[in-house]
Amino acid sequence: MYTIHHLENSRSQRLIWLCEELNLSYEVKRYNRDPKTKRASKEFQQIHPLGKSPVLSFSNENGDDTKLVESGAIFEFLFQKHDTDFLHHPHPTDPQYKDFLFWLHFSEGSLMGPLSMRYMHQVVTNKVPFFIKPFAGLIFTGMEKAYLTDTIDSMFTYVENTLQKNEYLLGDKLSGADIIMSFPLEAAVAGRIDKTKYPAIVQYVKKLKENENYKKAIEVGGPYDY
Ligand SMILES: N[C@@H](CCC(=O)N[C@@H](CS)C(=O)NCC(=O)O)C(=O)O
Repeated sequence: MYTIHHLENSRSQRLIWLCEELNLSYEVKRYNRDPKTKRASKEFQQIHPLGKSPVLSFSNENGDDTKLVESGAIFEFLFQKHDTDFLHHPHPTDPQYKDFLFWLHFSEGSLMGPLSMRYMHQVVTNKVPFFIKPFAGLIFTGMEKAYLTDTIDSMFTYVENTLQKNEYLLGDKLSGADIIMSFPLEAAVAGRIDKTKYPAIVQYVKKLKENENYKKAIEVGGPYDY
């Protein structure tokens, strides 16, 4: 039995979806964000020293309480342990396995960083005193121009080109690669990417949201916003 420590409006939502797809026995403990700072609550921060969502807790082979963090690590752990018929990820000898690994790492390792920087732009600019706002704005506009715009654009173009060719990231069927990528793509489509430039991504996100296990995960995890 797994426990997913789930912070509201966070990337732990996709872990609930994965547990549904793998038909695992799990429970969800829900935690709120601080209404002012939007950071994880004190209660959540006490679960694991890193204080980040998701946290997966379970008893290991020796019966000891164990906690695992980092979405990609949790996903890989669950696939290896439970997807033994390789229904949701390719077998290591399958040529698609390298693509699966790529998406698993690309999601958090490359894509989320620049997206989070852009999100911090909004948060910080809203928070600073009014007389600092123009300077904060200038700094972030500079970052946009010097790094974020073309970095994010090249990543989204890469995803768009993949989805122009295939219905899902690994071909014609949903896999764990789609579940791990769902969070940054959903967040971007709900946010400020230019949707006219990425029609396949927009369609794909719409399709993911119609998946029955995705919907079930939303029921279990609670309302979800970005
Ligand atoms: N790369 C980590 C990122 C974890 C992370 O930043 N989680 C966010 C939720 S979307 C969080 O816990 N934020 C609360 C906070 O920073 O206080 C993962 O995928 O597990």
